[in-house]
Amino acid sequence: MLEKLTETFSGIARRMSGNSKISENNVREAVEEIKTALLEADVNLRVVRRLVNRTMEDALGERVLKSVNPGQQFVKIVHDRIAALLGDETASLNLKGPDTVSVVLMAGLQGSGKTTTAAKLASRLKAEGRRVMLAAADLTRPAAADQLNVLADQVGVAIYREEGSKPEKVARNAFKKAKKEQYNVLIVDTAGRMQVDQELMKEIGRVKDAVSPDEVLLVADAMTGQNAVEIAKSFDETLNLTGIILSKFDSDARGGAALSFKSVVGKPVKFIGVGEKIDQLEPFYPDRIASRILGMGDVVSLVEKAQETIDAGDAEKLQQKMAKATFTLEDYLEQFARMRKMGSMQSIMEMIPGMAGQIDESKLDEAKWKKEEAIILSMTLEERRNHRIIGPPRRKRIAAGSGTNVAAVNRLLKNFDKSRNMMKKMAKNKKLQQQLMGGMAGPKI
Ligand SMILES: Nc1nc2c(ncn2[C@@H]2O[C@H](COP(=O)(O)OP(=O)(O)O)[C@@H](O)[C@H]2O)c(=O)[nH]1
Ligand SMILES: [Mg+2]
Repeated sequence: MLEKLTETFSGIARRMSGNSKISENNVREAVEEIKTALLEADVNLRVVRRLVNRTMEDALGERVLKSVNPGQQFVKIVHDRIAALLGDETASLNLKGPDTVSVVLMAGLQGSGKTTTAAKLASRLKAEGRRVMLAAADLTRPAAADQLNVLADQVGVAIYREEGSKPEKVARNAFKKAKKEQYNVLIVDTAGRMQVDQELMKEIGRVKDAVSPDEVLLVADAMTGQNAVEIAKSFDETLNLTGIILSKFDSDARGGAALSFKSVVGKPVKFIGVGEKIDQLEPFYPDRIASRILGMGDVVSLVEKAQETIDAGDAEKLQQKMAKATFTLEDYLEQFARMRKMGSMQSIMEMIPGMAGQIDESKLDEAKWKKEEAIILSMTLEERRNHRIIGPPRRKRIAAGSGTNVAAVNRLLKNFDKSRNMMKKMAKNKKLQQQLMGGMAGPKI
């Protein structure tokens, strides 16, 4: 899936995110490569232009070039742009409640995967606890209903068929039966043609009128690239689609269709078919696909979290405090709150200039940190700002207040002194710092 885009994009992502400084030129170069890759992947030209322009605008802003880690910020911008292109969020099916029959109409060209996908959907909805019936409204050849029959048996759902009938009649009667027998969902499989033609549109239009579907889904073959997008446009004009299912995504090395639908047709991709088997249908997650293209797993969410918790200005302030050893227990306490937001202690430590690579995660013990936090919280503001004033009586009071003991308070104060000195040394060592800054902010990719 999407191998080509992934290859280029992950290369750019790796290169850019490794840079602790990027220039306008770096950005321009990377964006140019992105543009070429998208065009090669058969993404709609208009879509490419829009993506490229917006990415440039975002990436050349102050926030990126001056951020803690501009390379990773850039990658995140590209990621977000692609995710937006794919559709902002995962679109699910809009079906009615369990007390009435919801209707899903499958449309598409011949061989696009309608019948297979109808069965896949039936299987999914059945697993969600719905009573599903399939309707065989493809009457172009008898084998079509047989194919659906085999699949229905395999999935274990009901099927409605009529020999020598008309598609709209089959659909109408299936709906009646579904209602009478209290099914929740009726999935109507229809006929396709080799190409979009008036007759096909009229036929499926009549089926639509007969059953007023809740979902009109176009099954589009991802392998046909831009063609799939044009086909979707025609179908949408006649049928007003509610969504698209991109079949054969497993065989789609380019990805042009996936990236163009939302912008060109304005309808979301709701599912992707990733194989011939019944269970090979997945919800379409724009976010995950974008990450997959950029080949970067969790980096995006990490950068997102990091953005929330610390910005470049904060990091600098912190660094100055460390250098002057004016870093107090109050600052220390602030780090706890940040850490909690970040989730991982290791990652926040790595974001503090001079701390990257210095912390051994095995030594970071959540329970111990909670205890330390409790101790600091039991101190007065004055004590937090100047821990030197904390003599034995105060230690006793703090121990009692935090539900710990004097030994724990002593240990914390001693350790704090020690790490402050270490920070001071590190902050003064410019060379070491530069080395460390390079590896800042999250995992290396
Ligand atoms: N690899 C792959 N093959 C698929 C997928 N969906 C459908 N197919 C295959 O595409 C062919 C046509 O499917 P079919 O459902 O009969 O298409 P229809 O003519 O639109 O009803 C069959 O051989 C399916 O097994 C998919 O997601 N991945
Ligand atoms: Mg079929």
